[in-house]
Amino acid sequence: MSAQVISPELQQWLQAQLAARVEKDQVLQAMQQIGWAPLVARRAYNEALEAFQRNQAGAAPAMPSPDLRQKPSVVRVNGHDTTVLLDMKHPRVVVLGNFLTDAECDAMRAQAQSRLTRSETVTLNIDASEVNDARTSDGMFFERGENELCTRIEARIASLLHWPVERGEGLQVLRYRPGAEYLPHFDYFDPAHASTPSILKRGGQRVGTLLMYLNTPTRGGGTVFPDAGFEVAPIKGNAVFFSYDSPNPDTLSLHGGSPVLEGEKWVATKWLRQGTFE
Ligand code: PD2
Ligand code: ZN
Repeated sequence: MSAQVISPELQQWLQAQLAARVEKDQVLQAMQQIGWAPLVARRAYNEALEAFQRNQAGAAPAMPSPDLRQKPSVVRVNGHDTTVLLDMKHPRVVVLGNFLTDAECDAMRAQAQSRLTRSETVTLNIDASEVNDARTSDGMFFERGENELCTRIEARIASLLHWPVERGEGLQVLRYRPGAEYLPHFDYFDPAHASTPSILKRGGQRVGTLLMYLNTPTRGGGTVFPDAGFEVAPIKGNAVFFSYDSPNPDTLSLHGGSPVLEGEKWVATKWLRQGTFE
């Protein structure tokens, strides 16, 4: 861990850069040139950006996030109470209890079941997604707003994260059987990948993920963040939100699904885009 301290002078300088609309990469580069460690520079920038946006009345938030500034234990979203179990700044991770009810989890699984097929991921050398050994689960996608349940959950996510429904992909459901896992990866599209420019035309980059647990496996199946050194327990109805403000490993958003050791694991994933995903 670095001992570098974000001084009031640095905070002031960052506010001046933000006010002058200097590009983020340029600011980070300037800080690194004068000796700031990349992770400290990024954290200082993100904190300054949050403060800058708070001071700009009515400005649209640049990143999806629950509003936890008042440190609530419970957040009421569209009439539904969810609890705050973890609020981490870097990586940006929030763990929520009871984000879905038991009945919503059961209905989601029942509606997905007959449409499950072996999952696909984007591989390195080709232009389309294909079956890949990195993910040994079965999966399906709902269209956005496909039915009442999807619409209700999508509206809850949009309200919680202050991010319009139109900036989200349809919900994905995955089922892992014992032994199945999802190797660590980033959810953003790799800027170096040949297919990324064409993927970005529809909605821009992914900037956040909300992963909802639809059951509780007996053993294993946690969601691991290897670069941050922790694992989120897969508890039915709970959810983990994480965001990544640029397609960069410094976001520490590398994450994976640990092997399921006993029982099944079901999750629903909502990916949030920078722009409108139509
Ligand atoms: O099921 C998981 O824990 C998991 C882990 C990593 C899901 C995803 N990524 C995903 O859907 O992107
Ligand atoms: Zn993922």
